Amino acid sequence: MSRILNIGAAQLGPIAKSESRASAVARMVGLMTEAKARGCDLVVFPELALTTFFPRWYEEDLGAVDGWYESEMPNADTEPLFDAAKRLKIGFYLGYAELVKDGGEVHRFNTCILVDATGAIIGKYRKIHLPGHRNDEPWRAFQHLEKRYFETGNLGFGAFRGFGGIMGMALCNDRRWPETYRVLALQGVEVMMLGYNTPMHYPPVPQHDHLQGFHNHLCMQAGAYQNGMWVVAVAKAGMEENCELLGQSCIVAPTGEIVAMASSQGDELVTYACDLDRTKEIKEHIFNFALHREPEAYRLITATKGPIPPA
Ligand code: CDT
Repeated sequence: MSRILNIGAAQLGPIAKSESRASAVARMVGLMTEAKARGCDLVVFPELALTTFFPRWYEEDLGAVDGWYESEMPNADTEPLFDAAKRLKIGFYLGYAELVKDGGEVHRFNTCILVDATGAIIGKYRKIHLPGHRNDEPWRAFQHLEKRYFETGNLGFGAFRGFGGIMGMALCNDRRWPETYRVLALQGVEVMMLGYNTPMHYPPVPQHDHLQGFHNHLCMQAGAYQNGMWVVAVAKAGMEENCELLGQSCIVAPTGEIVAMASSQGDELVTYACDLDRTKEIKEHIFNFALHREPEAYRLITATKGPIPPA
């Protein structure tokens, strides 16, 4: 028996600061059209896929960045993506900056949604692991101000039934944390979708710059295998406003093998027929959680944030 879900990893090349959302959306509709022609049921787009990666610039006044966020979804700029989903009968994952007005309060999140083949939003995730820093650090070649411009996501790591399986979402830095995969896997997630913007240069530890591609795949291949899930990871890649972003968008099988990978730094679709039942090869054997996990021994994981070394 098999449950095949044909998934497209729809990598985007750079989005210039001056590029409109309408232009980015037109590029994505082009990739959805290609995905349909190649038999896809679902396409995954990057993190913050509608605009340039704006946390690389410091603004003193938070209100000055509000133009980068969406306060409605869909809206006039993103409606063509939802229309394409309905017309082509193909679902999508989309990352964007979300602005929520709640009474007098304003909340800003780094968000992604899962849209089904009828154009309905069936899942939402707000990024939990926010990397970078809060204040201006002019010594850096560029800023990474996610801690300034976003609040920690308040929806948890959710699991959503759709596309004939159980789907989970995460965003960029989340892929480096084993807890992300495990919390999703404990809800039966079979496919984790993740968009990313990963600069090739890491200002605090530049001696690791040449390892960006290695670390990208290292954590996702381990996460897929140790949790018996497909991982579909999609970059915004290439030279974006003088900041080079990693490509290597890929689809990882539950065995940890990379089965499809982008080879360019631009808009590129890679696809794979993911058999959701292959998750059982792992989940019913080597990582049979119900049989082999020992949660009592893992209490520290939720009891403490930082390490507690012995006295
Ligand atoms: N967008 C995002 O989360 N990027 C981070 C960059 C490294 S931390 C500054 C990442 O984990 O890829």
